[in-house]
Amino acid sequence: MDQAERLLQRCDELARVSGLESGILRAYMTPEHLRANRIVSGWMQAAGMHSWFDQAGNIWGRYPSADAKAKTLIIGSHLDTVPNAGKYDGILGVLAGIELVDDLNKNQVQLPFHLDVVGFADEEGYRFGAALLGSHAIAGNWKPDWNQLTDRNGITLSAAFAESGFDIEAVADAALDSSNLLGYWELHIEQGPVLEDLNLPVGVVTGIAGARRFELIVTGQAGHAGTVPMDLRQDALVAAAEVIQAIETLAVENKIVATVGRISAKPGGVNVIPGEVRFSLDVRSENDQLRDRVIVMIEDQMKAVCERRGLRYQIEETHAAAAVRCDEGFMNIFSTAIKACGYDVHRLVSGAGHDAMALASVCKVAMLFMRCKKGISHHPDESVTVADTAVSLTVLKQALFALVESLSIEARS
Ligand code: HGY
Ligand code: MN
Ligand code: MN
Repeated sequence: MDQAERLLQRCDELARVSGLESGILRAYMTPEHLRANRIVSGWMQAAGMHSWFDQAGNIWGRYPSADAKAKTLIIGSHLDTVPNAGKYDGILGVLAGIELVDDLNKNQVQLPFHLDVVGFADEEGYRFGAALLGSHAIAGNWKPDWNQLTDRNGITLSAAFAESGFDIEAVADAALDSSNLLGYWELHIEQGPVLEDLNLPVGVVTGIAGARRFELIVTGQAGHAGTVPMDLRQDALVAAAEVIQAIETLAVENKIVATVGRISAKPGGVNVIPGEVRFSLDVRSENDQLRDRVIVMIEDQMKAVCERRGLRYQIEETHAAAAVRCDEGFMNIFSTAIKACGYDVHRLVSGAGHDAMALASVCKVAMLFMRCKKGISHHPDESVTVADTAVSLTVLKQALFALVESLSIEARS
C-alpha cells in the first residue's frame, strides 16, 4: 500500500473513534479525543518520531535534527471534529505530516531543523464554544477565563481537564518558545468548490478570513399558548427569528458571511410561548473592520427588535480570531513545488478558520489546500481521492526540501 492509500485508510480508522453511535464526533477532553491521540501517537512513533502529549491535550511527534539547538518547523492540523463530521477536516493534515516524516525516516534523511508534527486538540470549539484552544495554548495565548467555560452539561473546562488527567493550571506550560520556530505548515481540505471547479488537486492559501463568534440570548415572557392574546405576548422565539432574518440580510448586503448554527428555546413545550431563546452567531470576513462594522449593525437590530417587542437581550462573545496573511516566502515555496509537480498554481483565501490563525501570532504560517469533492465539509459526505492525497504529499516533500535549500543558501550568505 502506498503512503496516500495508508493515510486515507488511517482517516477511516480514526473516523471510528467517535462519541456518537452513528457519525463522527471527537470533542475536547473526551475519551475519544484521548483515544485518537494515542492512536496517532503510535503512528508517529512508528514513523521514527518520539511522541508526547502537551499540557493542553495536543499530541506531538518530533523528527529531531542532529543539532539539538536547531530551530523547529511544525506541520500539523487538528484531530477534533464538529458533530457528524467528515473524515478529513483536520485529520488529513496531521496524518500527512506523519507520512512525510515516515518517508524521511525510511530514507534516513537528516534535516537541519527539528520537524514537529502536531495534532491539535480543539480547533472547532464544539464542546466549550471557544475555538482554537489547543493552538492558542502553544502560542502562549491561553485566556484564564476559558477555564470556567461550560459545556452543554454544565461541566467546566477545568473539570473536563481534570477528568481527562490534565491540570488546567499547567496549561500555560504548553506555550512554545517562538524564537525557535521556523514556521507552521498545514495541509487541509479546501472545504469549498474552487479547486474542483478549476480541476486542480491543490492550491496555495494566501490568507484566512477573520472570525468572531457569539452567544445571543433573548429573554421575554413564557406563557400559555392558548390563553395569551398575540398582541400581549413577549415571545422570545419570534423576536429571535426576526433578528436572524436581519442577520442574513445584513450579511448579504455587506458581502460577508454570518451563520446561526445552533438555537434553543426554553421551556421548550409545544404549548408554551418561549420565554428564553439562545442562539449562536458566527461572523466572518477577510476584512476585520468590515466584519466588525456589520456586527455593530447586528447589535443595533437586536436592540431595536427587543425594544419594540418589550424583551431583553444579551450578547456574549465566545471566540475571536483576526484575519491572517500567510507568509509570502512559504507561499512561493509551495507554488514552486506545485509547478514542479506539473500543476498550475492557484492562490486562494480560506473562508474557514484554521489553527494557523492562532500560530500566526508567534510564527510565519502557510497552508496548502487539497481538493475535496463538491467542496463538501463538516458532513459525512466529505470525500477526497488517493491521487490528490499523493500529489499533496509530493508537494509537501518538495516544499520541505526547498526550505532546506533556502536555509542553506541563507546560512552561506
Ligand atoms: O469553523 C471553521 O471555520 C473551522 O472549520 N473550524
Ligand atoms: Mn472544521
Ligand atoms: Mn479544519
